[in-house]
Amino acid sequence: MIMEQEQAVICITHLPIVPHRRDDGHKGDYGHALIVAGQVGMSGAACLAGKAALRGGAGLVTVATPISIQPTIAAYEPSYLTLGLPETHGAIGFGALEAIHRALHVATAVAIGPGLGTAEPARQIVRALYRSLPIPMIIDADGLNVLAASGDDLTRDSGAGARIMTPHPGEFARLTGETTATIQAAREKFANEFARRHGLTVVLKGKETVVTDGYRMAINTTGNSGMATGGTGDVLTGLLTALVAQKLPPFEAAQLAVWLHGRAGDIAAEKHSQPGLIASDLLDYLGSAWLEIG
Ligand code: NPW
Ligand code: AMP
Ligand code: MG
Repeated sequence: MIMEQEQAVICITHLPIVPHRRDDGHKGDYGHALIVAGQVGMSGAACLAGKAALRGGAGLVTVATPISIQPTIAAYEPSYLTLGLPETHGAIGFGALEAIHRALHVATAVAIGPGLGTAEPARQIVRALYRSLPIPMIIDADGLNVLAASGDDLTRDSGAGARIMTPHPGEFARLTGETTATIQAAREKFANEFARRHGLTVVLKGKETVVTDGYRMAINTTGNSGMATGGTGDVLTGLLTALVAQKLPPFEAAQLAVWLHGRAGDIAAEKHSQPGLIASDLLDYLGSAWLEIG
């Protein structure tokens, strides 16, 4: 019988180096984040993720979303591009995969899931991209829910790029088949085991978010319970996608994203109180958080 060798997990306590911006840099130097998000009734998730990717420093951001909500999302923020996807009943339809593929040649990182829905087209599209997309992919929210529901083995083709999952404890419970309470009682252990087994980076959100690639682990120190409000996770997804689009490695990008996100939340709580904090406040204070780390 072959016993899997126990390997120590290294705990990282320092922040990674931030992406460098050259004096003569241009937008082509800072990556293109493609965010696949939203359905009718959840256009906000796509708006928040798209604007957070801009605040994360991506050179270009495209929000790909069902065509009927494209104008709503475009009107929220003029600085990102939008791509209207074929839809069925207000959520992405089967033809969306082709449209996403056509957009992929410009993207340096892709996020999928915020507000996407879990109908069959979303399920098939998430699974296809998860398996084979050759560039890094951030999977959140309904992207995670459809992978969990599909009973997929989570293996990928040999040419697939890095994968980063950003579950909250409820989503992680669905992915692992454990209860939320069980996950919460041993967050580091479950996140680390899952990341190592599936060869990906896990960001297990909540108080003291755990970031792990199965071999290294960082516990985030920023953030507060005012952030327990709709849309804050969608902001994190966009921010993280921007850092990955700028070529920060997955573990370092995740560590930096959760720190900046939590710090923006702490500044927002100082200005607005914890109950008064809303997700779009984080977008307003991400710049202040960036300034604290140069
Ligand atoms: P319980 O009750 O403890 O068993 P869902 P969602 C658990 C979109 N959004 N600690 C908890 O489970 C998202 O992007 C759109 C412990 C809770 O009841 C998704 O696509 C918005 N448990 C979709 O909505 C703004 C925790 O999970 C359950 C936990 C659904 O996402 C809102 C809820 O999770 C939203 O972002 C924690 N820290 N956090 C928009 N403006 O368009 C969560 N749980 O069922 O996955 O629902 O997270 O709201
Ligand atoms: P989601 O549930 O996907 O919207 O994500 C919620 C976001 O808010 C995650 O980034 C969490 O880490 C953060 N968050 C929620 N509650 C807390 C808390 N009590 N302390 C710190 N961060 C939190
Ligand atoms: Mg979420």
